[in-house]
Amino acid sequence: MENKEIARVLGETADLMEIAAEDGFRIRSYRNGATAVEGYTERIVDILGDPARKVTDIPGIGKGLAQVLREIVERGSCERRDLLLEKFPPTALEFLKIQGLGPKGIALIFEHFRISTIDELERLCQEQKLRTLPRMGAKLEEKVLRSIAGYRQRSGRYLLSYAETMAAELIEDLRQAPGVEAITPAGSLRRGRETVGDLDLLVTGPAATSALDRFLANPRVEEVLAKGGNKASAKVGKEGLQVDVRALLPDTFGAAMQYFTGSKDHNVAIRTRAVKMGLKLSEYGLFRVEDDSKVAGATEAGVYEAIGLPWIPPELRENTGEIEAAEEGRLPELVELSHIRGDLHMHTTETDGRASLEEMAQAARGRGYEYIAITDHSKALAMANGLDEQRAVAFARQVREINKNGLGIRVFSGLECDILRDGAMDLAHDALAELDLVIGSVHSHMNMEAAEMTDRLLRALECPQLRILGHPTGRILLHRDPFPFDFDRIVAEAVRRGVWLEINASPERLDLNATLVRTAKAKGARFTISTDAHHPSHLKSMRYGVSTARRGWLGPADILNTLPAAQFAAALQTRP
Ligand code: DGT
Ligand code: CA
Ligand code: CA
Ligand code: ZN
Repeated sequence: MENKEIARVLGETADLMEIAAEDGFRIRSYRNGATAVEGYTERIVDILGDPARKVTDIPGIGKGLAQVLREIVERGSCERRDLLLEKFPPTALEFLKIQGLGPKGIALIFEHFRISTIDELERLCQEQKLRTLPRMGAKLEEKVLRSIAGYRQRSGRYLLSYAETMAAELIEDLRQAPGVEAITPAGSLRRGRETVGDLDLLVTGPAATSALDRFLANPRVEEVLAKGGNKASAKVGKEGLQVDVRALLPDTFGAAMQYFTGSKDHNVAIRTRAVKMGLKLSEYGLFRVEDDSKVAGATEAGVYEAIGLPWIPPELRENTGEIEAAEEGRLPELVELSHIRGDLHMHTTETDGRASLEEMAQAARGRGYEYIAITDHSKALAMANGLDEQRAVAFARQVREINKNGLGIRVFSGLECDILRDGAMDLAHDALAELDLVIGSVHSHMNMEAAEMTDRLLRALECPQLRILGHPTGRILLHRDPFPFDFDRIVAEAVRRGVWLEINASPERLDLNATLVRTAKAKGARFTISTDAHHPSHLKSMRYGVSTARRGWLGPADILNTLPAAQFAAALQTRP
């Protein structure tokens, strides 16, 4: 069991305790425990298994929680969680995923209506019964209905990072199968989509089918769904991610890659194009209709070439203009991970990060970066011990000193400054002016009407020190929808004022998303890709930000942190 899964169970238990209106102090201890476990660099399982070690040495883990951790590792749950799951319908945890209710609202609903399913909750809203409860009204009913729709759409999907990690683990194992040459992920994972429905792995080699049995024997497999001559499907991991493994002959590998990478819409358009040329495309190859002779199939590039197109990067294959662009020779040059020369959003132990400036700098240097910006929180985030003016100014001075001696990487002093409810910046402008780089982010009051949120962001953009709008839509993938605002207007204003838009690369955010990136680029926006790292290990999330940028058709020139350090520093000094 990985730390992340343990943390999830702890967090769920805290949620259930909140529905049950249990003691706030105890709930907090579970939440803190979850954060501590999730962020811990070693596996909790290993520490528990080592008689010479104690989990209580981890800050945030007391005696009580140590026992709970042991239970969770042994059987995936703990007594407190079990008791609460008896008290409430087993769907209580699902209800928590419906935005707008919160644990208190859910408790109230359970108390007044004998409901246990999302369908029943939906009916309550449709029949306008929710509004009969205290502090609930028509607006909430509408919001809950919207969240239920969103919930249905995203349930059964997984974060890109989760799918990618699982794929890497399975591929590592399948490599050991005899007669296997290559294993490649296809489908939405290869296209870099922000969430993945199921994993599609393609295997080739002289005895590729030997990979099928090996896959089904993997200890991660929870349930075998199907096994045929050249395909096996199973549910994998505690979360039940479906994985389809296909064994292919080398001479059909390219056609299969093309077919199973999708997207479906891209493939439909490609097949139609082939038909017009008297060709027939399937997962087995590209064939001439008149005599069934094979034209291409061993490589993907060969398939595209035979229908008169250059190879199209998987991230673009959504049938949103990429085929026309390919035909006219105007496919964009896309940004690559190797173009990125710095990371511009990260936290340290000054606020809610878990490593020091020096440790973050060292990790960034290890990735070959030329520069970083340290951007801790501002004082509105009191729980994170955010910086006030005095600390911000002192930090700017400290960074100037650090750069004199040098850490082998240029450090920019930054701040992730809260955009307050009314759009004002959390810190005074003269303090912000001391810093090299100010990111403005919304972390509170996200339930505003679109018009009000637009005004709030417009006011924030007026701050002359603001350089980057951080995670602009506030979404948390699979958990929280983007907050609504007039995107076009904010982009236009950001462009006018020379404010860059962040592509937050944290796999839970990926904010802006690819579609908005493309819209914003068309309006002249410029971007930064940053990880929002709270730990050195988070710096590697950069690649998800890069996938998102590529899906948004961005090239290196659109992204400020592809610039060499000196040019980037110059760009910081320049405003329109
Ligand atoms: P996902 O799994 O929902 O994140 O999205 P994909 O794109 O990975 O979709 P998936 O796993 O259903 O199918 C993999 C690829 O197979 C898909 O992108 C396109 C290709 N494909 C082409 N035609 C069809 C078809 O008729 N049915 C299915 N299921 N896949 C098709
Ligand atoms: Ca898939
Ligand atoms: Ca599939
Ligand atoms: Zn933030």
